[in-house]
Amino acid sequence: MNFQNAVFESASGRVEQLPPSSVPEIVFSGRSNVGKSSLINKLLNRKSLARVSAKPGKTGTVNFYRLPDCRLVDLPGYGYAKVSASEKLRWAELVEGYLNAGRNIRLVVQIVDFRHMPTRDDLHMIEFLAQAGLPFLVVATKSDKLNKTQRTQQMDAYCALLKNCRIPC
Ligand SMILES: Nc1nc2c(ncn2[C@@H]2O[C@H](COP(=O)(O)OP(=O)(O)OP(=O)(O)O)[C@@H](O)[C@H]2O)c(=O)[nH]1
Ligand SMILES: [Mg+2]
Repeated sequence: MNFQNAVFESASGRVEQLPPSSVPEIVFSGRSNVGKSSLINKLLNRKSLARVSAKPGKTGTVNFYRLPDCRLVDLPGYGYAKVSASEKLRWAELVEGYLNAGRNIRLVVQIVDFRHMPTRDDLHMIEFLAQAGLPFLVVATKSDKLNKTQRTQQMDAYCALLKNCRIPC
């Protein structure tokens, strides 16, 4: 797949604003601040196409990055305590609306912070993806903040936890 020449296409704050599902989509999901936008930039070899911030809650819309044959989709992060209840509700409606819209979703990259075990919200999302029959991968970020022993321990702990979700380790 050609990952060159990606452009920012659009940002949707409501389900009605989603662009038509015209090409395959690869989706990046995870807790706020886990590194979704950073991973998109890394994959596209771009410094700041997707906006990255040290402060959580940066991406509050579903953001679409267009490539010649597909889109990369940056979902708003969940689990940030300081977001208002109404924003959390908007996020849930938006993300569920997007994922349930029968779009051409080829892969959901579900990102977790490898320094910690998955949060309750992470596990809800993983269960949702499994039950919805959406193809997904669990990808860990921030492993560079762990030493080798800690990384091995976390890998064992993750595999033990996620084996019930039918995820190959
Ligand atoms: N050390 C380290 N830092 C990372 C990694 N991935 C992301 N970060 C940092 O984590 C912070 C948040 O990254 P973002 O990419 O903005 O996270 P996000 O998931 O898009 O956040 P929201 O848009 O708020 O949902 C930034 O300071 C990044 O530089 C990683 O693998 N290792
Ligand atoms: Mg982001």
